[in-house]
Amino acid sequence: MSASAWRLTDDGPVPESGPEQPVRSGSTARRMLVVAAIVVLSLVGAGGFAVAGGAAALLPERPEGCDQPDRSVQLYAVELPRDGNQIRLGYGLTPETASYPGPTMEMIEGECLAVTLHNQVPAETLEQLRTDPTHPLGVSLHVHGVKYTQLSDGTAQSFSYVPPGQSRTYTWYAKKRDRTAGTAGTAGYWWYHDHVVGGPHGTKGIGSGLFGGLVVRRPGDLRPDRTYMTVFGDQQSINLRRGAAADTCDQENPQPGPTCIVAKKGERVEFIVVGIGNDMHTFHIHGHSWADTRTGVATGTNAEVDQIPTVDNKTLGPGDSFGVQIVAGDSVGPGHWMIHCHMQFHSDAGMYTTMHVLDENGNMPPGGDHDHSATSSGAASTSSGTAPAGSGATVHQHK
Ligand SMILES: [Cu+2]
Repeated sequence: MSASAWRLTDDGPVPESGPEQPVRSGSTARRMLVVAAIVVLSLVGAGGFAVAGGAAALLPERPEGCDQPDRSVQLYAVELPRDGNQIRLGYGLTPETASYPGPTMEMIEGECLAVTLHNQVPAETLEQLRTDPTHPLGVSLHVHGVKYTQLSDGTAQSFSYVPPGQSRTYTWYAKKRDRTAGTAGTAGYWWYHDHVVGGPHGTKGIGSGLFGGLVVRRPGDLRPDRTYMTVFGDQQSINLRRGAAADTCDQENPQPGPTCIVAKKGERVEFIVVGIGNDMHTFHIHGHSWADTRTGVATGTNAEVDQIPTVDNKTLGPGDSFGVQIVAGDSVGPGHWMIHCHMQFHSDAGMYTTMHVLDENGNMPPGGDHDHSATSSGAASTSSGTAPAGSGATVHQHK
């Protein structure tokens, strides 16, 4: 099955000569008025800031408690090879290593991080994704869970986005818990994403791949050996892929990445689980369970731990994020452990991937060989005409 069969969304760029054209032409004058009004408002807004001595004079650049960033990171937004007709974008610590999901960011509570985003996505690509011609072209960085000011909000409404070819620094503050003030800390599992591509909510940016994970740890937290991100999204996708495309592990030499979840027995594996799009999902992993706490780990006496549910399936709505820590193969051994959405029609349509647990030496024991071959039944469902595009998932056989 070709990669193009895995196209995940049907709402590609609208051709200029599409059926909506007459309606659009009829409203050209009104649209120009709207454009003019926005240009004027933008100029007034910019002028207002300039008169007051620049935006920084009006709005704080950094959250309270962050005097200077402790660390800085360079992040690049680039266009990646298309998936069929589907535009794909990614964040990367270098332009060459951009991916979807983007790189996992890690912070320690109390830390302040400066992330400079470089927009290398061609303007023409952003224009194709734009759903409203009055919306500005750009990409942004909007983060969940940690503290930031309006200037780091990553929205068009706050002018905190990055036009093509430009850069902007966003400041994130992983505030500590304050028992005296009674405020929660920011330690937890979060995510960051675009909020500008296509429209005011970044729907096209997220749908094209501009998202990544953020872990905020407390100093005493258990450190994982490996961290993976599984983003559950629309059209039964995990990390915007489904079925065999979600798991491309090389059987001989598996390399960890967005489409290859692999660990040795005994390694502590962490999952950052995020929901995007419009659907509800559940995150379920075979053979492993975790404590439903901030870190996925429960400590204390039996009586204390009994207050905490042990789960192997957790509901995930759009925008939700949580973390899971497990010890790979703990008491269950090596093998191909399935990860999937437990909404049955989602998993049946290909919303699954696999955690490949190798033995302590890094080998899959005899009998654990793994067959990715497509079957004719998978191909048949694609051409049935009743299933959504790309739902003919190849069957993931385990011998
Ligand atoms: Cu689902």
